[in-house]
Amino acid sequence: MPGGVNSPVRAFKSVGGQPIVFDRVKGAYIWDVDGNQYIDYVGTWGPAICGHAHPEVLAALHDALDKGTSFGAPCYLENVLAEMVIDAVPSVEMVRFVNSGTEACMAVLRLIRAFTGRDKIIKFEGCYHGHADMFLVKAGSGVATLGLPDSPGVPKSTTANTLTAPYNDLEAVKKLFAENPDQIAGIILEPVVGNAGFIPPDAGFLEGLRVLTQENGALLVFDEVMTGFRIAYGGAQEKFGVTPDLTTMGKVIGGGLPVGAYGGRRDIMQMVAPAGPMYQAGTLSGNPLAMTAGIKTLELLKRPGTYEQLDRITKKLSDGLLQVAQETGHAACGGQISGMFGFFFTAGPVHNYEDAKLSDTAKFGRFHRGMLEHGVYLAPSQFEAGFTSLAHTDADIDRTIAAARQVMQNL
Ligand code: KE4
Repeated sequence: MPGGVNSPVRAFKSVGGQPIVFDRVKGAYIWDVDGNQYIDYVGTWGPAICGHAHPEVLAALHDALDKGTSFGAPCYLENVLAEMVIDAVPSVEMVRFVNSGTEACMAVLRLIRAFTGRDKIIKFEGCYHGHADMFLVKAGSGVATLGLPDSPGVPKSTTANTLTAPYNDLEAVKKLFAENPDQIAGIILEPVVGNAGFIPPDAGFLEGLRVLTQENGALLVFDEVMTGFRIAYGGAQEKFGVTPDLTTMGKVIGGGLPVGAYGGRRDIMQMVAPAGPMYQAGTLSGNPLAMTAGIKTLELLKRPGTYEQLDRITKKLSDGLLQVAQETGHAACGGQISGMFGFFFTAGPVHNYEDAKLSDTAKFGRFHRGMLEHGVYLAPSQFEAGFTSLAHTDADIDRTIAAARQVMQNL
């Protein structure tokens, strides 16, 4: 397998050393094939928000298995999960399930172009919307991690319609609209960035984009593949009170199985085949096994106190890491929102990808390796976010902060 992995960020290229091969996960923990246990802050990049291998999710999957894994035809469960997503996410009146966040973002891009009849889109530097060609322009996540100039194999003609602006920069967006009148189908963004490290929106940024898109006849798309059901049960759009026209989702709504989704205003979603002419399809879309994992996961997240607990435990972690950095003389900044956090080895503040690139990635690599040796598994890249779960305990957080203190003293 190229690089020994099936997704580049796992290869430890930017933190050094060999990727670790794992054997099993449970709750807040992950074990490698040699039996070493780690406190896991990757959480399979978001889906494990209730804790890995949650007993109620596994029990539901065991029951579902006896009825088969994929029908390739309508099943009752996809209607159940669709209604849960519609009830939860403010912008979603109709939804279509696919099998990954990449697929969801590809489809939503085709949809906004079909609906507006316009070809250009705006994305932000450092944001990542999956690996489809038109998004591999100044992308975050693994592209940033590997310092790639984006990717060979992507025709210039494909990305010619992808305009970019710095995150949190409304003036730059206004300028793009002025330079491309009536040509921009929409803006797609991570409402809280997790793929350039953790970068929250500045006050007024999301609201400003909402106004600018309406003023210019363009659509606003929140890519909530990472933030959906993590920042709040209704996602970042609920947390910040800004409702986009369309939303992409993934990760959490699959509960650890492959699920992506896109949804939004009924008048737009009605364009999706077979209701309308915009084509998108998938063999395993809406399969009963993945729907089961998603339904049970959302049921668990709906229980009272979920997001207060995630916020409390993650704030304790984030504050603790920054406190330790200060005590040991390392410039660092960062923060958290609900169960998503991040920090940079730079004084900051970090408002965009350019700021993030000022951080000391070599130091981050040494820190990552040191934390591994203390049994803590952090995302193997400075340009990723960290994730907690309902299974992480105060003791886990205390152990993590103690480990960070020891590692940072010797960085
Ligand atoms: P997937 O195709 O990987 O399911 O989703 C793509 C995607 C789209 N939008 C956002 C905001 C995302 O964060 C992602 C995927 N996130 C990365 C983690 N940074 C997945 C991990 C990986 O690529 O291995």
